[in-house]
Amino acid sequence: MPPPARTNHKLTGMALYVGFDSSTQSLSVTIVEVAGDLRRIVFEHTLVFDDELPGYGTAHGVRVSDDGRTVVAPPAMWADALDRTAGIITDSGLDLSQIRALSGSAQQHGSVYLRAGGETALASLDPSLPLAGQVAPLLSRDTSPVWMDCSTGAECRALAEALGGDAALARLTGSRAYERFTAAQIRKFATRDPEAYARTARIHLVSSFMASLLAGRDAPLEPGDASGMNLMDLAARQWSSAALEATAPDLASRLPPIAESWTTVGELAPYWRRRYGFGPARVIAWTGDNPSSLIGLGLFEPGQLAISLGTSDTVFGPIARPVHDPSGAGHVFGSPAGGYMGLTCFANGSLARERVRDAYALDWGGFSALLERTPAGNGGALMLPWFVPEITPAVAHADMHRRALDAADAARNVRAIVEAQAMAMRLHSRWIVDRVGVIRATGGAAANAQILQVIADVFAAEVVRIASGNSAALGAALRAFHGDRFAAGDPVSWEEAVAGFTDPTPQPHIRPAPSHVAAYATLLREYEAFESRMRSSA
Ligand code: XUL
Repeated sequence: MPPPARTNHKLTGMALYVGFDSSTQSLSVTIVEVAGDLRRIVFEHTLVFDDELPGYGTAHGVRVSDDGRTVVAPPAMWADALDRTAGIITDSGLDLSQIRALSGSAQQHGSVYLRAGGETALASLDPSLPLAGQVAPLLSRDTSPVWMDCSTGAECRALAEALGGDAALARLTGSRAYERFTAAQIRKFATRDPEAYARTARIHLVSSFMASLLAGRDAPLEPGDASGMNLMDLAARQWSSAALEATAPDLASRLPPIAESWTTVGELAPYWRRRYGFGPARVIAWTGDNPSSLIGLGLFEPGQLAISLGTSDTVFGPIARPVHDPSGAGHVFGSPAGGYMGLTCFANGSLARERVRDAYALDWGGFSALLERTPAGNGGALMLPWFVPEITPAVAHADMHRRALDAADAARNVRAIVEAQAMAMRLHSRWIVDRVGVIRATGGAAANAQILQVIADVFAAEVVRIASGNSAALGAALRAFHGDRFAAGDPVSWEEAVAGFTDPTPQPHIRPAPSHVAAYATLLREYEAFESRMRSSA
């Protein structure tokens, strides 16, 4: 059963802004109403790919190769989800003529490959036919490599070598060469399938592909998502010709331009207006899910920190200058508000928590109860939760370890994975901000107060949530509002754009318990040593 849509029908007929989030496992939409100081979310819906679109054969939204290293998803599925979600919005009872602008966010790094003529075809899609069947023939590659892919080690080494080493690449683009980043993925495609690469006229990120579908024309990239490619000169916020040349032949002509994040891509294409009855709303450039969450959580001041607990777990916050993680594990991205953000990403997020939950036949209620029953510090028991190859720290092969932890002890294993994830986040986010007073939590698992308590204790910081469960889709709706006002010549500041949407919820904040903080100060050092020992023995 799809989750029920949430609609607030008592509308005042003022401006509506639509924000999508095309994530790994689902497409969500959040619609906000803005009428002066009255600001509220009027509609939220999530379409889960595996449940609603089983014909695409994905598990958790992706297809994984037998060795677990190649991970792809079909772009036609994302288009299908957008089409169906437009229908669901139409059925919501909202007055579509009040929609002023739409924007979105998408899982980062994934790339979509279009043949020549794709842009013309996008402009003239037939509104009497579903979208997916019209998009499939435009693709020069029917699947997209996504952020979970880790099959491009050789390409990363070649790129780093061509560009003066990993440290130089990080200074230029914000990150050392990463397997999931788009440069390595494009290089792999161009070398392994040169004919299909030659047939490719345009390479989009998932974000700019989805914006192109809405606008019926090629959308630009923007610095938030383009900085996840190892191809953008971070200081100039434009393509680096050296990085492009090191990646694949004639790449410059295949990439869209990079524009400001608040750029209007165009008006909503005739397909959406005729098929669903939308008006001539503006389409604002889409960004990556993490940069979008930065806006949806209202984070603009350096020193603030957010934790997103989703398919991937991420820790991120605004930074004043593009300082780099000395360990090489983190990324500097452009912030969609201008400036920069630091981010550290963990591949073993919600699917790893689910692995432990399922191994002991628990539901989330049972998982939380066990977490509550076990002591902070777990009596010294430790886990390294690398159920799949890990991004941070870099671990090439799935490699789960226990220390002083009985595999049969469900309660301690539950606590061990949550503590491990929190300690890894703390250790690998110091370069973004060393000590933080308040952490904003988002993502599915942020609903779990017991998990947030561990995070509060490990970081010695208060943890707060915002009313919307989906900060990426909310950020997209607020970016639509900001971009619309900018285009209309009546701009609003970012603080004004998010006001009334991103304040912490009044429900009790989660405060660190002093005795737990002391326990983790010791355990953190042990975890760090265990992590580095097991990595070097791998
Ligand atoms: C960030 C990353 C993931 C994806 C997930 O670098 O790879 O957080 O954006 O959607």
